[in-house]
Amino acid sequence: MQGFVFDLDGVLADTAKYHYIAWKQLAAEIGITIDEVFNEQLKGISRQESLERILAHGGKSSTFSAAELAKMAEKKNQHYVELLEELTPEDALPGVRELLAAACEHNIPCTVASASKNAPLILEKLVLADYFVGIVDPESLAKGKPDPEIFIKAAQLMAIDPKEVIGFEDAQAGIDGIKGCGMYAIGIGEAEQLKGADRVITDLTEIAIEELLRI
Ligand code: B16
Ligand code: MG
Repeated sequence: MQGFVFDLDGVLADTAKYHYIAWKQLAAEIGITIDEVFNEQLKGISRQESLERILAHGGKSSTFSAAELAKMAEKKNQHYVELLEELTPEDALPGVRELLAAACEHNIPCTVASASKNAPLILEKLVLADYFVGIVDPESLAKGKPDPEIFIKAAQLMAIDPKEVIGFEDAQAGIDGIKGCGMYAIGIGEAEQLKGADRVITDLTEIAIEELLRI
């Protein structure tokens, strides 16, 4: 294995909980209730598509104009960015900083493949930005996760064949994208929500760099 690609929300930091808080409030304002089970299908999915899924869930798919939808997505993002204000370097998930530092020591390049347009801001707040050779710009994508495009672009940023890259993900859409381009997939979370992953772990403290490089 020659390189690592990391999802952000739910892998590098527990920002998934802030997405959930912000979407839950926006949904409530338009009379839609969402719970944590429904929230699983928003993980790894773009802001716009997340809103569409919430509206479909509440039976309000064709209720709003394009301008109203854009305003709602912006409102959710403002709330989310407010919640991000609380982030500090201690909010990097367990084992993250140690694994990134070990990858640097072994000259293994790392990239970020996140659907989030807030990824650069979050990496700065966590003081993790310097560990990465690149972040895929989600605006540059024709298709989001579960399409493999974002992971193929991450491998290109490192000039490495996807088959020699390990991808780390917390969402089913991400595992599907990683496997869709032939990478080795490590799921972080519950095995039932990470079907097709080559291995599932609870957090990054469970796996050492020596073991990863032997894969
Ligand atoms: P933003 P990931 C994804 O990040 C989140 O899982 C998903 O819930 C969110 O809607 C998406 O980013 C877009 O985020 O609204 O900040 O642009 O898991 O791919 O790192
Ligand atoms: Mg994620």
